Amino acid sequence: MLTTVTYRVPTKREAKMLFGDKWLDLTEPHVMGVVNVTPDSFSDGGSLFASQSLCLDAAMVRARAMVAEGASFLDIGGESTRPGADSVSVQQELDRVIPVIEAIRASLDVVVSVDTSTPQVITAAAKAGAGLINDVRALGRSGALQAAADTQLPVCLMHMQGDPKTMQDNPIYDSIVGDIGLYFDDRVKQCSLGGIPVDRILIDPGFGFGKTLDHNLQLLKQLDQLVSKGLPVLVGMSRKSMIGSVLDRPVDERLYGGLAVSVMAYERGARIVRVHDVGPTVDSLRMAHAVMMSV
Ligand code: 7PM
Repeated sequence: MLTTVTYRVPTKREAKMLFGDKWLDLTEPHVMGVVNVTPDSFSDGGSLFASQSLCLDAAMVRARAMVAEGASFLDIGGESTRPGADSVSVQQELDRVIPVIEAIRASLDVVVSVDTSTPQVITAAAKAGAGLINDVRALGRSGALQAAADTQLPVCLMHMQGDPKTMQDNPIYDSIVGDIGLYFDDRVKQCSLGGIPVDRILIDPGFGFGKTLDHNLQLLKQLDQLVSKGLPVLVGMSRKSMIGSVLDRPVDERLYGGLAVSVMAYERGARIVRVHDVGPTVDSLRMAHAVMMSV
């Protein structure tokens, strides 16, 4: 297929955005560090946990390091969205996530993002000082949209086809970018009707969530088409199987592939990149940004 890619030079028109009490300039690239607090999280092997119970100190060691390496956001998630993962109770999710948010807020200068689909967690996280609601279900769960609207925080709506249990069984699209664009048109309309104005919405195509390898590659190649909707775009490809499949590398050997796709997403106009390896990604994006801003 013949496609034309538009590289997006940031313009000053792309305004600053308020995340809780912190303004960020989205003409520059930002890195979001992943702080998983799920015992079964695939990329940290559950190392943040001692016998299934949250080890707050370990999470904070990781959080501090990511901020020192230049993360603008830390994404805190207590529900594994791994394909086939079991669901957790609301109380379990609250117990995992809220203490980490409070501890980060007490000691670090960073925007806390909460990776959740649960209305009660959205509400409690905002109270604990979160600055962004990141929902892989795009506020589709009952009560989530209302809870998010009430916080007045920005929201990141992620696209997923199906649900985590079954999403990788033969996902099908007419046109991957086209279908996802239409999905966001609808979600943004629902958000506006529900009290979340468009200037508080970020979108994320959801790499790996109900997509084949070819879907993921095409989506990245044509990401500029999603960017042209005018909403800030966040992407998460770090350590995912799209890198593992192309390179034939296990999860702990996907950094270089991840840096390549992070830079490609930034060139196409993505402004927030969600990763596990903050320092290397910050350097890659600072370098790419210097090139893009040169005259
Ligand atoms: C197991 C499998 C654990 C997959 C965690 C994951 C995204 C996200 C995740 C994303 C946004 C991961 C995923 N991915 N939120 N949360 N975008 N906005 O690889 O791509 O971290 S969970």
